[in-house]
Amino acid sequence: MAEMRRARLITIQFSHYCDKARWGLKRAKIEFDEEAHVPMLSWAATLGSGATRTAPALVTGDKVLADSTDILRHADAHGSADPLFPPGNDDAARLEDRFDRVLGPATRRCAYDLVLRMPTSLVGELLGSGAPAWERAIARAAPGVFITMLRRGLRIVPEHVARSRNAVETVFDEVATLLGDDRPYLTGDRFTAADLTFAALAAPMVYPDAYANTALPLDRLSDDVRASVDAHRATPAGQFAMRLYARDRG
Ligand SMILES: N[C@@H](CCC(=O)N[C@@H](CS)C(=O)NCC(=O)O)C(=O)O
Repeated sequence: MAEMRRARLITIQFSHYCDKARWGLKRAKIEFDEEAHVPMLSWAATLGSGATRTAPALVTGDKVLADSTDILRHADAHGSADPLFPPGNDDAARLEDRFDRVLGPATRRCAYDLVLRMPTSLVGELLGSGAPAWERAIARAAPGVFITMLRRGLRIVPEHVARSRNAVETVFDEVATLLGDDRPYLTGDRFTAADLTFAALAAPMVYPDAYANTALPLDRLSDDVRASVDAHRATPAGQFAMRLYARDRG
């Protein structure tokens, strides 16, 4: 029998889409080796593996999965946990898709807006999280280049940041409304891809410990970041995301 190679998960360690994929794979007890990179320096690994530019990318024996949702579906197909997309539960896929398209880009822009204003040496350190030594050295040597490119690439300008803040608020309100009947999870009694994706993509706003482990501890970040985290943790949806990380992240 051919030897099964362990899967490779190519990440930007602190990316919330990467934590979504990591969470899904670990929950399903699928073994993998993670290869973390600095944003943009990650392109060589993702494109080089046959994926697209973005992380996460999962390289398995016979295929390359270039999207976090595909990785969750792979976890369902090959893992040993209750399905994240239970048959017949259309809401799980519908909500997962909404969080992916609306919440993820919005929380990323809001979080980067605050984080990129921190002292550049700290930004360089954050960007290098988990990456090989040579990539960390580049991020620490030239953080300003990364800051400029991230601001430009993610359109971190006041108008777009304001729009993203509104999008986060809208989705947090939608989640609070769904939870208004005291259901334990977004689609009912079971944890699904909707819950996992909401929590992971909300993580930059509420900064649970498991997410902080992929980046820098909260007490090293700026007062502005901590004030934003406190405000989001105080909301019903923020509390829900924190509960999911505490109870279901493993
Ligand atoms: N739809 C993708 C989004 C992933 C994504 O946007 N990843 C970001 C990091 S948070 C990235 O790698 N960006 C690099 C780029 O756009 O060049 C997924 O769900 O996997």
